[in-house]
Amino acid sequence: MHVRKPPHILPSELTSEDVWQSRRDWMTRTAVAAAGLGMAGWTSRAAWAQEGSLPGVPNPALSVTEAQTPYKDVTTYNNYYEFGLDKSDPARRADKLVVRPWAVTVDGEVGKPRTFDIDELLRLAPMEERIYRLRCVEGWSMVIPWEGYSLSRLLQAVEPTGNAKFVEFTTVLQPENMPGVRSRVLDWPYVEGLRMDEAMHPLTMLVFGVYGKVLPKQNGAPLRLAVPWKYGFKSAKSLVRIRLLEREPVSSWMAAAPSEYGFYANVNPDVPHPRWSQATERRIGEGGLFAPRRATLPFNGYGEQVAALYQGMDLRRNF
Ligand SMILES: Nc1nc2c(c(=O)[nH]1)N[C@H]1C(S)=C(S)[C@@H](COP(=O)(O)O)O[C@H]1N2
Ligand SMILES: [Mo]
Repeated sequence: MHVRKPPHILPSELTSEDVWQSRRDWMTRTAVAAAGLGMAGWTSRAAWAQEGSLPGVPNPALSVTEAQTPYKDVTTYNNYYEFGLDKSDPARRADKLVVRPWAVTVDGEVGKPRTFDIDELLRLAPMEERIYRLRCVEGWSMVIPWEGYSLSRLLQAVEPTGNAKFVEFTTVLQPENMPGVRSRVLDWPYVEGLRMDEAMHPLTMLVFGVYGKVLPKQNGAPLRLAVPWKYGFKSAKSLVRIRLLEREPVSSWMAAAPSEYGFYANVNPDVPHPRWSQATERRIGEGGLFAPRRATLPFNGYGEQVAALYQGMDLRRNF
């Protein structure tokens, strides 16, 4: 029998087996720590060496100063459903993803539609490093140093027309390399969308690297979005098409569960998900299931920069 694991499971919904697994992980980590700093240093250096270097110039104006989530957690605790529903599936299975050659088509309501090679995109604007919060709709969060630049740099290059009101992002579909797409949790390929002013906001980032290294496949190589004031599912991975539209696109999550996942998906502690509260979050790397949860901030703490985009809108209805 095929048992489908529901997406977006909460810590409070975990089985005793999951808790046991988490305890075992904790004991393993404790044992590694007990083996001394030399051992821990070796482990992180080994993970580090797998990816090529991709430094970015720090952009402190667009960065938070909180403690960064360890590279190990950022690259082994992932959501990339094309590779499976477990957090560890992407890191174990995404090596099969073919990321070269790679091209991204930018078309729709633009004066100069174009297909860009990944090497062109890497050179289109100076690489910056920005430290962003990432808040998943499931109730966990991370702080991640991304390498990339504002999406607006790419959109400006194709000259949006006056009809461009929305942007649709389509992510890669390689069924033979993606065991997760056999499950029908979502309609593939994974599609996301932003309003044009959101897409043009300087915080909306086209990401090519993390921690000064080329993006690992499980994190959405060779390029993905980071939209830090929205739930993580808006930050689509492994982009192949960016289409400017007059009408609001339908995202994969909206199509799958319209009452649970809206188009806007702004982080909002006051609007609970139908099946759980969004008031607090668990910061990954801070001690597992038993660490105290943090308060979730409106717009994930980016309200000063983005709240004006939503003036006059009812954010309970437009969740
Ligand atoms: N193509 C694709 N993009 C995706 C997802 C996915 O399943 N497929 N998951 C989203 C979700 S739910 C989150 S929280 C972030 C996780 O990014 P990370 O694994 O780099 O932390 O990626 C988002 N982008
Ligand atoms: Mo997520």
